[in-house]
Amino acid sequence: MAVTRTFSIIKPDATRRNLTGAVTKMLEEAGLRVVASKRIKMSEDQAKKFYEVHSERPFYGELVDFMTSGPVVVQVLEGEDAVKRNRDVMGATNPADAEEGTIRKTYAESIEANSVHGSDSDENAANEIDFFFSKDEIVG
Ligand code: RTP
Ligand code: MG
Repeated sequence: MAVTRTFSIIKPDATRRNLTGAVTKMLEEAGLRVVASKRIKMSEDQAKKFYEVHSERPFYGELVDFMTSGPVVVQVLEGEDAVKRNRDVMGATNPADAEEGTIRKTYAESIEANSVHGSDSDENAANEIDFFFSKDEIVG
């Protein structure tokens, strides 16, 4: 299996509850390595662009408000089959549907405040990494 990269966000509901370390520990225990990390406050512009694919969905406005409501930690994760590995440990979007032992089952508050984001394809991972990180911020 190839070593690849994915993009992760520890969302405002998790940073607010001081869960940055706990979430990162679950990512690391799932076989992912943090090769870049920074804590930022997303601007409204950034959040709108980042979630542009959801712009027609009814939850878009609320999602942008939520993602700009507090600090987030953006990370680049590296590991074997990183996109799938990360989504497996994240669990289902709605924590009510997430499996035991996943980050969302353990920590998410709701379908929106669901503690983590993870890219859903290698192509989106590359684009999302570029959106937040310069090459020299990533140390593999
Ligand atoms: P993500 O993109 O954050 O990794 O999560 P995902 O693929 O599991 O979920 P997606 O369908 O891409 O939705 C993006 C984020 O929008 C929020 N959401 N709210 N209120 C709602 O019905 C609703 N549905 C989705 C969640 O924060 C979700 O992670
Ligand atoms: Mg998604």
